[in-house]
Amino acid sequence: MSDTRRLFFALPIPPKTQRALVKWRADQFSAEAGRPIAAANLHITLAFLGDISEQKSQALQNMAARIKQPAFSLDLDDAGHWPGAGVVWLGTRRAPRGLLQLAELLRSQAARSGCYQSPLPFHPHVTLLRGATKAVVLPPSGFHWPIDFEYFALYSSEFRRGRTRYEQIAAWPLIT
Ligand code: 3AM
Repeated sequence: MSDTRRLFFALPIPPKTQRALVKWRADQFSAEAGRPIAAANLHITLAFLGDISEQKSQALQNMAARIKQPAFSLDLDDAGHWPGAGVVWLGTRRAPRGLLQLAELLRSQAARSGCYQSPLPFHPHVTLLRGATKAVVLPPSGFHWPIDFEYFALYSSEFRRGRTRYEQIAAWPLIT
């Protein structure tokens, strides 16, 4: 049995907003647009770590526990489609500095611990649909999903019986 897990740091979307987003998504996108992500799996990835050992995971959790980052809010008011990745996403036109700082810190700690980090610029987003490789009609601008983030978390990602399951392993508060 493998003793590594596929892990990532993320900001969970609060459950109430997850439920509202899923309802809104059903009105905005046709069934052919792509595969909807389950409400409980909606999140903003901060740093993807890959398949890592328990030892490395512990070291990264110890570093995460020392982060002192003020809480922040953001407005999900932007939508886009990455056809290559087959992803339809929601994002924000004004990423809060606190979010960018937190992601930068986690990504640099991950890189220093030997976790490959994509050279592409960090684009905070909530993946709404996967498998969206054809043209998609995006929601008209004017929508706003305000969210207050009060903690960030470490998740494992496991593909089992045809489904991706995310499990929260640990969480750390942002300073309020
Ligand atoms: O849902 P999003 O896009 O925020 O795309 C994967 C998902 O992010 C991303 O990690 C999150 C949890 O699976 N991911 C998966 N493989 C990746 C990789 N090799 C990756 N991000 C960067 N590099």
